[in-house]
Amino acid sequence: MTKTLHHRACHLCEAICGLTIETEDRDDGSRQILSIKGDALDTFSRGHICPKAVALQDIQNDPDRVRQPLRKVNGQWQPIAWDEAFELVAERFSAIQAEHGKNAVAVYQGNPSVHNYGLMTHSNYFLGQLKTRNRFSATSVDQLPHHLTSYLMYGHGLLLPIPDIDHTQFMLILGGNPLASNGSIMTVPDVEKRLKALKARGGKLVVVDPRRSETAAMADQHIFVRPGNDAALLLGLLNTLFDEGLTREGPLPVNGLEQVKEAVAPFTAEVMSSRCGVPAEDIRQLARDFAAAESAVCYGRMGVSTQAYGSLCHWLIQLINLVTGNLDRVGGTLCTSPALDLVATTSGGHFNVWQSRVSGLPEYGGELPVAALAEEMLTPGEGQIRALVTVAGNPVLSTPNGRQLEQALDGLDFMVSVDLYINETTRHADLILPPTAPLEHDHYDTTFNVFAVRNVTRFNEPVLAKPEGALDDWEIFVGLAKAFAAKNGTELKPTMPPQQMIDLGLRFGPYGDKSEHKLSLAALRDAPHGIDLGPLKPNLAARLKTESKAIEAAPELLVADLARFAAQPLPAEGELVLIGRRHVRSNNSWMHNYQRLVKGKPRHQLLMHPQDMAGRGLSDGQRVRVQSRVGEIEVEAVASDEMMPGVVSLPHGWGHARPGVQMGIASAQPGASANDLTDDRQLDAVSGNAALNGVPVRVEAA
Ligand SMILES: Nc1nc2c(c(=O)[nH]1)N[C@H]1C(S)=C(S)[C@@H](COP(=O)(O)OP(=O)(O)OC[C@H]3O[C@@H](n4cnc5c(=O)[nH]c(N)nc54)[C@H](O)[C@@H]3O)O[C@H]1N2
Ligand SMILES: Nc1nc2c(c(=O)[nH]1)N[C@H]1C(S)=C(S)[C@@H](COP(=O)(O)OP(=O)(O)OC[C@H]3O[C@@H](n4cnc5c(=O)[nH]c(N)nc54)[C@H](O)[C@@H]3O)O[C@H]1N2
Ligand code: SF4
Ligand SMILES: [Mo]
Repeated sequence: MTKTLHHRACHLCEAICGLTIETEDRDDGSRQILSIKGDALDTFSRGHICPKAVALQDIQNDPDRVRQPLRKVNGQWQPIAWDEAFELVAERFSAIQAEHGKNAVAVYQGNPSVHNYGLMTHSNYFLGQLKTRNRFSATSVDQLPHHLTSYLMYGHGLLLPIPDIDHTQFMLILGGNPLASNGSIMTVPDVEKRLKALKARGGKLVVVDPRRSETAAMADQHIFVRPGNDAALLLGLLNTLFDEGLTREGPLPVNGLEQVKEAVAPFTAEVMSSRCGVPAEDIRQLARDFAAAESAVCYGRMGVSTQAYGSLCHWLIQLINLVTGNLDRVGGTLCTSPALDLVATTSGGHFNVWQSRVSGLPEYGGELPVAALAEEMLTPGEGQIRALVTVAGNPVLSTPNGRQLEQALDGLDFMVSVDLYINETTRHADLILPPTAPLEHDHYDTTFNVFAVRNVTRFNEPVLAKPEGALDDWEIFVGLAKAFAAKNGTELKPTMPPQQMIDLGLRFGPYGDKSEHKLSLAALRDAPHGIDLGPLKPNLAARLKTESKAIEAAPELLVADLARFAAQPLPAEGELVLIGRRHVRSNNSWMHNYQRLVKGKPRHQLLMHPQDMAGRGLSDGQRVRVQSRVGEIEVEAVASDEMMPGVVSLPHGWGHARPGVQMGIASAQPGASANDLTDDRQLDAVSGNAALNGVPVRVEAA
């Protein structure tokens, strides 16, 4: 029995922690995982690990995980051979497109796609051939406002300035809870230690959140904000910076700053105070503190993306960093310079070149807002969606008005899911194509190296052998692509394995053959703990992809949104609004089938301020009915003074009690789905991103 130590990045969240996994080869030829620990030799994560990574072995061993292609026949799942399955997809999609047009087939790509490099390199090999405009992904229930803002201001949707957390003296966080999420659009393993270091060097942490989150609890200052009204606070801050002469000129080329100054002039801290619920003097003082800091960074995430003014918020955040001289500055925000530079090798993107059929929502980078997915299926007419492929996603639990989507899925002519489980979404499919489990394939991070707070890179070999007959995600897409091309008589361009693409990208990239680093796949193979390529450095001026080669501070679209914001009525007195939250032992909709993670007290209750409970005659721990415009759920309500009065909090990704779901542990502790309440019509009007936070709800005894 041989024991082996493997080094491997964890792919489960954006923190990409290094792991050390010990395995044992048994006499029967099998390889068992003995332990999963943090890799102390990983210079980036320095041994950090969270409970989810330990559950990687549970994913591997879960009897509920789908291990062979399944076809639904008369409501029963039956095994089907890979070739037959590919042929079936090719035949059904081709027939549906021949009869109803290309757009009759839709695509949803879920979050784990970006954590799986084979999906990044090869899903489009097949999906691109569909030539459908009905493409959707998790982007529009998440970070679309970030991309759109960068596209409009810097000319490329991936030119995302990242907080220089290790060097800043002042960090202002809005709508992010990195202590639970481990950071997002800020790849930062071991974030708690880094925030403690910021405080230890005399820096200040300020958190703006309608809940005293884990991160808010460790901050020097926590500011409660009325959900969906951060734009008021941000406008008050920016206005104060101009008004009190607190701006600082920097070396970056900028167009439109005068226009910005004029546009925000009416939005004084005094006028904005009642909107956001923050006293005017506190807004002004925060602006002064931010401007006075030796270096400062304003960072916003989910809470300010998935709300009605998501794009406005992210624009204002960029502007606050810009006018205080903290954009593209050490200790401020900096753009990562990754080994595979997606900014250099791709075009900036496009926006609103076409619109969704029913509601006229804008595309971004070829994708439409996923809030429109159900209506595109349910509304008859030319271009109606009749077939769907989902990839690593569970939109029934992840996108607004999940019940409506569920109904829509039932009406499809054909659905195929590339996924590891029969869950709330894939149970509607006709065909499930399961890839290898995470540890059975190699790993490179094409996405999160691009958002990292240091320039880092690593490649890892599979830990476990690929089971006989199993296919990696990328191989499934090659199979689908070949079958579809053959069916349609189209010529398919040759492809190469993901590894080879990474090798080429590394060698021709900024740290490749022509640099001192000489990065290649072979070099990365020799460095399983990862390679540190140094701290982030100012580089934005040279990378701008705007036509003017300057920062566009006043994009028309965003300036115009100020009028929509100004016209919005104040929230009604006594109204409750719903927001979301995350827990370190849970991962979106899909890691609830592992005892190790779900054991202990439930973590999916509704948090509610004691005052709001008393006002409704509710008591702590009581079951309540929560209703919104689109639906209702029942959950246990817990009194919590973490909450701002008038605000209730419920995590998403639960609600596993649906017929046909084959996840035993998750079904035993199902919780309720927050997205049975969120509203498919409540959007950030600029980008079409779902406004999952700030949903008006009523709460009463169940
Ligand atoms: N109300 C509310 N809703 C939200 C959010 C919120 O904060 N509040 N957050 C939103 C955000 S930020 C996101 S990113 C979305 C996420 O929502 P989705 O895009 O739906 O992603 P997941 O919930 O992570 O779904 C994961 C699915 O991928 C499968 N899977 C896991 N790994 C792999 C793999 O390697 N290959 C394949 N083929 N399948 C795999 C799992 O089995 C599971 O079915 O949810 C959004 N929804
Ligand atoms: N453990 C764990 N880690 C994860 C995930 C997970 O599901 N579990 N998901 C991963 C994914 S896909 C993502 S995108 C990231 C997200 O990472 P984060 O952006 O850090 O997301 P959350 O932890 O949901 O934190 C959002 C915060 O916004 C607050 N909030 C809600 N509404 C508002 C508002 O209107 N204004 C303000 N200012 N705040 C508001 C909430 O109270 C919450 O504290 O996490 C990733 N990491
Ligand atoms: S924080 Fe946890 S889930 Fe995220 S990468 Fe690190 S170990 Fe994995
Ligand atoms: Mo996300």
